Amino acid sequence: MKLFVYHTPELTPTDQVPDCAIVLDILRATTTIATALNAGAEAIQAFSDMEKLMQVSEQWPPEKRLRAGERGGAMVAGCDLGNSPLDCTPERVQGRRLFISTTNGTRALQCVQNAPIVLATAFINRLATVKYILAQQPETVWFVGSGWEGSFSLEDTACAGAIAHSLQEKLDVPLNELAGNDEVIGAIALYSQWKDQLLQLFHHASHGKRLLRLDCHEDLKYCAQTDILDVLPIQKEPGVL
Ligand code: 3SL
Repeated sequence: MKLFVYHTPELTPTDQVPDCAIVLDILRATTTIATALNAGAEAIQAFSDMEKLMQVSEQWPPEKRLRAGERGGAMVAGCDLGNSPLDCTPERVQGRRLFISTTNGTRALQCVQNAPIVLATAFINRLATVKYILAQQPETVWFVGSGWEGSFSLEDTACAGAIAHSLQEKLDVPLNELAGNDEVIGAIALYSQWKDQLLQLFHHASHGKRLLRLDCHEDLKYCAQTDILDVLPIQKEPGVL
């Protein structure tokens, strides 16, 4: 197995696909997607384009859909939800399809949607991801961070490091055998330094600070929890998990 970390969709190669792509948007899209599926959502349909989301979801029965839209951290007008995982309660999402478009996370999902396996992962479902990778044994695994409008995000890379670190331990192979690029080694080092203080790391992160300015303290606390959900969003068809 070879692991590769790409910090943003813009840095992700477009001329090849891995056996498995793990999309990470810890703050907050992949945390929200995992939470919604765990709460009983029928499926998640992700869009990079808000207009397309509105068109496609219009054809869905209103009582069976929820529209979640976020730009710049705030909810998009006309949607039922923004991008807070805390809004994805069973009472709200059970049995409904969540149509979601976010600034960066849904773009990251779209950039690897042709890979045979696409997973949406966050700290909350890290262990479920590790177990799945160990069972499937894909030869190439890409971690695709969502970043923020093309820039590196600490929290996405730290989560890539958390998964890579666990895979290295469980496979019991030397790091230089497992790491396909230098970014993997950097991600593991970042995670190892901050693993006991993830919430503090989020407070240092530029997007964490943006969310704190929007009063999303509880969201940060929730997203900083590790292994609380045994759920793994796996793409069933392009854009649908
Ligand atoms: O960028 C994204 O896709 C979002 O997750 C950003 S936010 O956390 O909803 O602000």
